[in-house]
Amino acid sequence: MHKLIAAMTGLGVWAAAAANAMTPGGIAMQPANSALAEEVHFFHNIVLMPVITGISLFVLALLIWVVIRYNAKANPEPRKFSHNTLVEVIWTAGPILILLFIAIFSFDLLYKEGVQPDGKQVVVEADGATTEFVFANDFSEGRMISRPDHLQVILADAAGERVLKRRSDYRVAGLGDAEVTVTFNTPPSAGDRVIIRGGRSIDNRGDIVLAPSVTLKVTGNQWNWTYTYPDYGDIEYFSNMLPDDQVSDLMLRKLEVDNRVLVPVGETVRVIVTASDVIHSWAMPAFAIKIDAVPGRINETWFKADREGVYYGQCSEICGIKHSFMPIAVEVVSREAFCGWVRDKQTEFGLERTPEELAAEPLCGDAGAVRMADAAAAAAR
Ligand SMILES: [Cu+2]
Repeated sequence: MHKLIAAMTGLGVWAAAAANAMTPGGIAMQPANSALAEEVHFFHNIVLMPVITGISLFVLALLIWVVIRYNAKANPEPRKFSHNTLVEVIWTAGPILILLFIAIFSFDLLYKEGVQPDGKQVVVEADGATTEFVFANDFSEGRMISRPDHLQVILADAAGERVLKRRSDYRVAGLGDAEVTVTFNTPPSAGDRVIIRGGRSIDNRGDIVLAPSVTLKVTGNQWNWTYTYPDYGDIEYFSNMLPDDQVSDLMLRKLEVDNRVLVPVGETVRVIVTASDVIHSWAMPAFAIKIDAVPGRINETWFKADREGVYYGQCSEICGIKHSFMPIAVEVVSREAFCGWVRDKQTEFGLERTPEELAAEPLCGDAGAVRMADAAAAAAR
């Protein structure tokens, strides 16, 4: 059994490596670019594929058995009964149990994709002496942090970020109370930043997912997409397919667009999706997103990209004659590049922003400073 699982995992890894975003001959899913997409791949490769394979082989075996054992020659005089209670109970209960097994994983994924993460973080600059840091547990009812794994403590210094270990690096007190205290065993050096993340939105790597810092509104039209960034003064533009002769022949499917969607790497992006005419579907395989765009309704999901790069998808709901001419291209860039692009677009579109509005912008405003101020309020005592 363990060998089978290892083999299936190996197959998944191989398939992911082989099918790098629309490579010729690729048959598997595109490589995952988020923790949630990894979970979707696990669901497909490790949960669904064995179930599907098992059922197919079982039914095939039954068919072969019936063909050989009960054909007219081998079984010239068939028996006359037409019901068998035991068999009927088994073939009713068996599928129900299989569906329940699948539902455990499936409902979990549906929940995670449909509910916006609500994690938050505070950043405190260490002074070299303080060992106690306080995290305000001001989540909504039922979402307060109450277990050690609802909290992540990260130390950032010149060398980079390091996730600390409970007990060997720090202790936690007050879980479930209004204030949670993190006590370091040894005070972090002056100038290092202590990052405390808390929340119940935990991904499959054990990392706490922060509340969205960018909202992207997607509107499907016959036959292109409108992208809106409500946090940045409603930057809004169309994204149309580029004609074939403007796209490199190296691209297997010519899914390039004139205006890509830009999002920052490593940040939670809330995606709200609607349509202006008929039903479309915004699909981005690398993030395991496929969500209907329905006129008069808003659908909501989110993603958090692991890596920078350009990722492609297509409208995935038959929406009319040019359904196959509305590709989706998402460009994941650094936070700095994203904010530079935001400022460029605001200038290009003549969006007038007051200094207060600019400062309040998530990510590109004084978000860092705001987080620091947050921290100061909740901070070292
Ligand atoms: Cu469409």
